Amino acid sequence: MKERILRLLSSNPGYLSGQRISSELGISRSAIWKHIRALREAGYAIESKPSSGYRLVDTRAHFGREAVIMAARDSGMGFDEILYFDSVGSTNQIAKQQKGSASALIVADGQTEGRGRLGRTWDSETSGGLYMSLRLCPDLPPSDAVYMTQLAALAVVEALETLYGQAFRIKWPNDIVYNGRKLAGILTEMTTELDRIESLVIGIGINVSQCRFSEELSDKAISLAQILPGEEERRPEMLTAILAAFKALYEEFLQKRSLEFVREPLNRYSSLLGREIVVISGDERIFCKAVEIDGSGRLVVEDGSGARKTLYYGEVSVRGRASYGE
Ligand code: BT5
Repeated sequence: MKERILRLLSSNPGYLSGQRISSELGISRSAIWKHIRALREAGYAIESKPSSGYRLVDTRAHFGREAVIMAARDSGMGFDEILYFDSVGSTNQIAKQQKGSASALIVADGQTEGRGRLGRTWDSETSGGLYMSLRLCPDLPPSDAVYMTQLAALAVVEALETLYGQAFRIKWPNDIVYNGRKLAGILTEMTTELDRIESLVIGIGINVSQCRFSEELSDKAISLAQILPGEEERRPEMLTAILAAFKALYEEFLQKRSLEFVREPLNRYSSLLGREIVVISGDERIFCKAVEIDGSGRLVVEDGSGARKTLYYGEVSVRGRASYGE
C-alpha cells in the first residue's frame, strides 16, 4: 500500500487530498496517515497541509526500497522478489544466495564488496552509482549464459541513450564506455545443475553521481555526473529504462535462442571495431584487429596475416591508447 500511495503522490505535482487518496485506494484516512508516517521514516519528504492534503517533495532524488519497487513495476518486468539495501557486500552475492527458482531483483545504494570479473573489485561509492543484480532462472543450457552479458550491455546503452542522448559504447564483452572511459560494467555469473542453468545472475554497476575515483581509476573511469554536469540524478528512471530494455531483449532471445537479432546494434554500439587491440586470454596476448561481433555475440578478430579468430570471452585493450578503449 505504501508503494501505491507513493505512486499516487509522485504522479501528482501538487497537493493531493486525503479524501482523494482514500477513495482511489479504498483505505481510511487514518490508514493513509500511518503509511505516510512510515514513508517519512523511510526518508521521503512528504508535506502535509490540513486544508490541502499531502505532497511529495523531491520525488527523484530519493532512492530507496519503494522507489526501486515502483521503478521495477514501471518497467513491466515482473520479479518474484525485489530486495533493496542501503548498503550490502555485493548485490550479485545476495542474488546468488537466493534459493529455488524465484526470480529476483537486488538493488543497493552502496556496496562494500562490489565485484568485477576474476576476483576484481567494483568501486561502489554509497549513493554514487546504480548497483543492481537480476536473478533469472531460465530453462537454458549453461552455454547460453554468455549471451546474457551482451543483452545486458545492449539494454544499458539503449536505456542510457534514450535518457541522456549521448553516445555510449559497448567495449566487448562487458563494459560500457564513454570517450574511452569506463562508465559501467557487467558481471554475469551462474549456478548450474547438470546440463541446465539453475540460476543466472546479471550484475550491473553504473557510475552515476560519483565524481572522485581512486588514483588507479581516475583516468579510466567516468560517471554520468562528469559527462553531464548539473544533470539531475535519475536512478529510478534509469532502472526502469534498463529493465524495460532488457525485458524486451531477453524475451526475444528466449524465443530465438541466438543473438542474430541484435547483431546490428551490437556492432553499431561497439567501441572496438576496426581498431588494433590486444586480447588477453589467460597468459596469452593476442595482437589483432577487431573485425565484428558475430551472431553469437563473439568478437571476430584478424591477425597481421589476415587470419581470423573468434573469441568467446576475454580482456581487451585498445593498442596505442593511454585510455581504456573508446
Ligand atoms: C566489471 O568487471 O566491470 C563488472 C562490474 C560489475 C559490477 C556490478 S555492481 C552490481 C553487481 N554486484 C557486484 O558485486 N558486481 C556487480 P571487470 O571487467 O572485471 O572490471 C573490473 C575493473 O574495472 C576493476 O579492476 C577496475 O579496474 C575497474 N573498475 C572498478 N570499479 C570501477 C568503477 N566504479 N568505474 C569504472 N571502472 C571501475
